[in-house]
Amino acid sequence: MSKLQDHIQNTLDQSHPHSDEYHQAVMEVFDDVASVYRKEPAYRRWNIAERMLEPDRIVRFRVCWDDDKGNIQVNRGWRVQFNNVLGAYKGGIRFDPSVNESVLKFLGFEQCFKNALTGLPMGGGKGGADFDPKGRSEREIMRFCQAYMQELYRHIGPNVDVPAGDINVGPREIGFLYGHYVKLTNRWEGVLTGKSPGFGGSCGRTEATGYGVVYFLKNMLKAHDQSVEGQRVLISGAGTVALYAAEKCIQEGAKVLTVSDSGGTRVFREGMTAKELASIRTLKLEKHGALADASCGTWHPGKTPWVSAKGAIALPCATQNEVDGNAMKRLIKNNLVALCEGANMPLTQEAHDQLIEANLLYGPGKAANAGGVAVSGLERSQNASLQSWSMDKVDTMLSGIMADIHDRCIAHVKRRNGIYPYSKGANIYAFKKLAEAMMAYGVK
Ligand code: NDP
Ligand code: 2IT
Repeated sequence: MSKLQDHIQNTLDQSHPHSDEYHQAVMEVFDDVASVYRKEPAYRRWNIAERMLEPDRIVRFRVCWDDDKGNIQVNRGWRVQFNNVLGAYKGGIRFDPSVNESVLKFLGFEQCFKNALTGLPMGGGKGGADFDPKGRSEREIMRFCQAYMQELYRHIGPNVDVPAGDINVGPREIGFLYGHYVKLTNRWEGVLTGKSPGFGGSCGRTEATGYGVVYFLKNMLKAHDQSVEGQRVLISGAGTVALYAAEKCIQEGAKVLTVSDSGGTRVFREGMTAKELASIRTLKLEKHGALADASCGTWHPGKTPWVSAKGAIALPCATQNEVDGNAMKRLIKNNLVALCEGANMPLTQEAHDQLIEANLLYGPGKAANAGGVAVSGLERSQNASLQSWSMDKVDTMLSGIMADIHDRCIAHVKRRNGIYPYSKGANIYAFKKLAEAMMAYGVK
C-alpha cells in the first residue's frame, strides 16, 4: 500500500466506521489514482483526497405511513448530498431493506465519478429508504412515497438536488413522489427525473441505462476488433437495467442466455427471443419475484447466472457485490471475454482483483451504466427549456454520450497486454475533473 492508500484507509476507519461498502468503493478509486496523486503536488496541498471522502451533507429522517390494515409503519429515509462542484446533486433513490448509510455513501461517491464522466453538469448524490416494497399494495407504495417526499422536498430543487429512480423506484414511484412534490410546493418543475414522458419525462429514460451498457460494450469491443453480434451473453437481474440491456443485446444479434432475480436464474440455451423478453417484462411489472413463474426457458432456483450457463460476455445488472470470487473464477474458466457493469459495484473486491489480474475487458459501472443518469441530464435540459424531444433524438444523443465516455476512459491510460484498463482510466479521468473543480473553488 502506498502512503496515500494508508492515509485514506486510516481516514475511512476513523471517520466512516462500519461502512464496508463505502470503504470498498473508495479504496478501489484510490488504488487507481495513487500514481496520479503522487505526481501532482497541488492535490496534496489542497488536501483533495480527504475532502473527497466526506459527503457535503447527509440528511436522515423518519418516514411514517399507514399500511392497508391501519397500522402505523416507521422507516428510515436518507439523502446523501455528496459533492456539487460539477453541478446540482444528482442521483437515484433506492427503496430496499438493505439500504443503510454505508450503501448510500458508496452509491453517492460512485455517482460523483460517474456524473463527471458523462460530461454533463451534474454533481453526485444518492437517497433511499430501508422500505421493502415486496408484498405491499400499490396504495401502500403510494403512501410510502408521499411520506418520504413529505421530508425530502425541503432538501431538493431543480438547481439544488435532482433525484431519480434506482432499485425498486421506477416510473410509477417517481410519479407518486413527483405528484406529492407538486402538491406540497405548488411548483411544476424539473426536480425529479425518470418521470413519465406524459408529464415532463424524457423519452428513452427508462431504456437508457440498459441500452447504454450495450453501447459502451460495443465501443469497448470495437476498440479491440470484436463485436457484439453472435456473442453469448449472461445477464443478471430482471429489472429496468437488465431487461433493456437484454433488449439491446437481442437487437444487436447477440444471444442472451440468462436473466435472474433474487429467487434464481432463468436460462435460455439458444438465446432469449424478443417475444420471451416481452412476456418476462409483463410478468415482472405485475409482481416481484415473478421470474420463477415464467413459462419460457428453464428455471434454476437459488442459482446465479454465473454458474448456470457459459458466456463470453457478462453483464451484472442486479445489485452490489453480486459476483464473488468463486463466480469470477468460474466466468474466467468458461472463457469470459468482457464484463460490463449495469449495476453499481457488482463485483466483490476479490472478484474485481481477479478480473484485473486476468487482463480481460472490463467496463466499470461508473462508465458503463452512466447512460441512465446521462439521459436524466437530458431530461433536465428538456424541462428547463420546456421542450420534449423524440425517442430517436434522445437515443442518438445517448449513443454519442456513451462513445464519449468510452473515449474518456482511455484518455489517460495506455493499453496493457493489448487491452485498455478502462476501470483505471475512468477513475483517473473523473478524479482529475473533480479535483480540478475543487481546487478552483478554493477551500469550501
Ligand atoms: P430494479 O429494481 O428495476 O431491478 C433490480 C433487479 O435486481 C431485480 O430483478 C431484483 O430481483 C434483482 N436484485 C436485487 N437485489 C438482488 C439480490 N440481492 N440478489 C439477486 N438479485 C437481486 O432496479 P434497476 O434495474 O433500476 O437497478 C439495478 C442495478 O442497476 C442497481 O445496482 C442500480 O443501482 C443500478 N443502476 C440503475 C440505474 C437506473 O437508471 N435504474 C442507473 C445506473 C445503475 P427481485 O425483484 O427479486 O428483488
Ligand atoms: O445509479 C444511477 O446512476 C442511477 N440510479 C440513476 C441516477 C439518475 O439521476 O438518473
